[in-house]
Amino acid sequence: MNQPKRYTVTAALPYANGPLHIGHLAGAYISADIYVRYLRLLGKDVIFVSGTDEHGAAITIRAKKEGISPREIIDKYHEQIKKSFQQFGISFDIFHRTSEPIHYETSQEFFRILNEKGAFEIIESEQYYDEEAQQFLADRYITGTCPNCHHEGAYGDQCEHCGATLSPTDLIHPKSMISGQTPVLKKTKHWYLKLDEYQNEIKQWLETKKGVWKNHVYGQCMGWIDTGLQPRAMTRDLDWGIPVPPEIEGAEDKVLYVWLDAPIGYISATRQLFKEIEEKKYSFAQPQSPLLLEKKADAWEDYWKSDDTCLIHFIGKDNIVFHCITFPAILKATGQYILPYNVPANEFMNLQGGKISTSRNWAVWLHEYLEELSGKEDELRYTLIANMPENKDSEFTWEDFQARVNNELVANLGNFVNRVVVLVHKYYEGIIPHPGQLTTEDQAVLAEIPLTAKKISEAFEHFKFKDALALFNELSSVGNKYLADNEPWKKIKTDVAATKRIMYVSAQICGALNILVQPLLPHTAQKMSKILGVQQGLWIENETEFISTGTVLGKPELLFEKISDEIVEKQIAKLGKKEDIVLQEEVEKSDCPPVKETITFDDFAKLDIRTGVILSAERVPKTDKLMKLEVDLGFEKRTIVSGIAQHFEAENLKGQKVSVIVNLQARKMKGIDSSGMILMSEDKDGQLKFVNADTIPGDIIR
Ligand code: B3M
Ligand code: ZN
Repeated sequence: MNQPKRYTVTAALPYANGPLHIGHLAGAYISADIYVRYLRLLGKDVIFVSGTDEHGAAITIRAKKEGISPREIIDKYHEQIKKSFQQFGISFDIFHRTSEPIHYETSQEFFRILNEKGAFEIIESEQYYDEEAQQFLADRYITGTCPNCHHEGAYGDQCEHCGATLSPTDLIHPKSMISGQTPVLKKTKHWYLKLDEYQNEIKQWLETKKGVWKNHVYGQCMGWIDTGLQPRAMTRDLDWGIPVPPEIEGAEDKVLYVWLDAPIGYISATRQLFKEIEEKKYSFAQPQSPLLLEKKADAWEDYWKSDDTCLIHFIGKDNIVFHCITFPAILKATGQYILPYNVPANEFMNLQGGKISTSRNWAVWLHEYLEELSGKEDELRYTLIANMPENKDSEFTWEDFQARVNNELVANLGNFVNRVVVLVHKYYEGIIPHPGQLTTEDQAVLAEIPLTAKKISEAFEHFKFKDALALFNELSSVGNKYLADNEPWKKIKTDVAATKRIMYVSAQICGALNILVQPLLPHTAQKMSKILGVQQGLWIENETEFISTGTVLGKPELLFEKISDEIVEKQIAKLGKKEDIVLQEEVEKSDCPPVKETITFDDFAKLDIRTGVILSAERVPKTDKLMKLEVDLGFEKRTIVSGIAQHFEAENLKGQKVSVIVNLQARKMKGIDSSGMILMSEDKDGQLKFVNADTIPGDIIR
C-alpha cells in the first residue's frame, strides 16, 4: 500500500474467561505492539485497538464451572486481562469490551445492514434441544462418542482426541452437558451468511495478497477457498449474547453468533475511543499518539471506511479463517468498509516440551510472571520476540530465557551501555566530550547506525520482528567490539584526544540503540533514556549524532540482571502443578500436543534407540525432579539423569526395563554427565510410564 494516511491496528480480542499466558503474547500482542510503537516513532497517525470478547460458549461454560454468572466471569477476567496488558506494556489506545452498549448498537446495526443488503438466507434445520433445560444446545454443550476415533468425550464441533471437525449430529450417543440427558432434534431456523455467494469476490481479493501475506496465512485461506465456502449461521438460540435486532421477524430469542459480533468489536472500540477523545474522558490510558488528541467522535469512520487507511489485524493462527474470510465478507457485504491490508498471524508457541494447556496448568501465566518477576517485563518480551512463532510453531523454555537474558541482554546491550556510561563518568564527570577530528574507523562505525536503522525499519514493515531484534543486537555488538578494539581504558593514559573520540562515538551508538530499542523493549528504552540523559526521540533517518557534546549523563545503572538457576528451577517446578490450576478444558482446542512437523526416514534413522535395564537409581540432591540412573545397555553401562523423581521412588527402579536414545549428545545436569535419554510416555494427567517391552538389554528399537 502506498503511503497510507492512517493506520488501524487491531489485536485479537481474548475471551474474558481466563487469565493471559505467554502464548497470547507471542501469538498477537507483542508483534502488534512493536509494529504500533514503530509507526508512532515515525510520527504516523495510528490507532491500536483491542478488548475482551465476552460472548459465546467460552464464557458460559466457564461461568458454569466457577459456579458464578456469566456477567461475573466477564467482569472478573476483563479487569485481570486489562491490568496484565497494562503492566506488561502493551500500548493499546483503548481496551474495550464486547458487553458495552456501543458494541451492542454497532453489532445490531451491522446485522440490519447485512439483512437489507440480502447477505443472509434463512435456513431451517434440526438441531439438538435439551428438553429438560428447555434450550437449544451450542455445539460445545454436546458431548458424545467421536465417529472417527471412538473417543468418548468428543464435542459437538470437534473431537479433541483425533482433531476431527464435527457437527453435533455426527456424535454417537450425544449427551447434553447441561442436564446430562440425551438431546432431541428439533426444528429451528437461522440467518446464514451466504459465504458461497461471496466465494469469487473473496478469492479474487485474496489472490492480490499472494507474496504479500505470510505464506502460512495465505495457504490456509486458499485451503478454505478450494474446499468451497458454505453458508454459515450468524445467529444462535442462546440466552447469552447480543440479541438479533428486535424488528427482524422470527428471530425473537436469538442472539448473534459470537464470531459475528467479536470482530465488530474492533469497530465499536474505535467508536468508543474517538467518543472519549472528543469528551476528553478516557476509560483506558490516554491515546498514545498526539495526533489523535485533536480528533472528533466521528473520526472513527476514517479509520474503517477510508481507502487511504491501512487496516492490519494481528491474531494467532487459529483465528485466520474468521479474519481473512468471514469478517472480510461481512465488511464487503456492507459496501462501506475497507478490508484488511494484511493479517500477519503468528503460529503457536509451545512451552518446555509441551503444548500450552490451561487445564494441565502447563503455562506461564502473565499475572503470575508480573508478580514473581516484576521489573523483568522486557526480559520476557525479549525472549518471546527472539522465539516468535512468525512462520512456524516455536518453543519457550526457562533455560532459553535464562541464556538469552544472561548471554544476550546482560552481556551485549546491558554491558555496552554500562561500560560507556561508567567510563564517561570516570573520565569526564558524566559529560559527553567533544570528539575532535574523527578517524575513518570512527566514521565507518557511525555509518553503521543509519544502515542498521534502515534494515530494522524494513524488517518491521514486513513483520519480521525476529530479524529486527537480531539486527538491533548486531549494532550493540558493533559498539562492544569498537570499545574492545580501541581500549579507551588504556588510551586514557597515553592519548587524551583519542579517548574523547572513542567515548563520543560509543555514546552515539548508545543513543541510536536507545531509539531503536523503543518498539522492541519499551521499559528498557525508558531506563536507557534516563541513564543517557536524553529524551526519547522519533525514528532515525540519516542521523549519526544522538547525544551531543555537553550532554550530562544520568547515574550509571544496570539495565539487566542475570537470571539465577534458582529462578529457572522454581519456574520449571511450577509447570503442571495442579493446586492453582485454571480449569478451562472445555473451551480449549485440544489437550493433545499437536503432531510435530514431518520428518524424513533419514531423520528417523539418525536416532539410535536401545533397550536397557536400570541397575541403580538415586535422587539428585537439591532437586525435585532429577534422578541419577545407572543403566545397563548390554554393550556398556551408562549414567543417565532423568526428570522422573516426582513420579518414582528410587528403590523401586532397580531392574526396570527401559528404552534409551543412546546417541543423544551428552549433557551436564547438576554437575553430572548424562549420556542418553530414557523414553517415557505421559498421559493426560501427567502420569509417566516407561516405554519398554519384554526385551533384553542391548536390543535395538526401530
Ligand atoms: N476471542 C478467539 C480467541 O481468543 C476469539 C478472538 C476474537 S478476535 C475478534 O482465540
Ligand atoms: Zn476423534
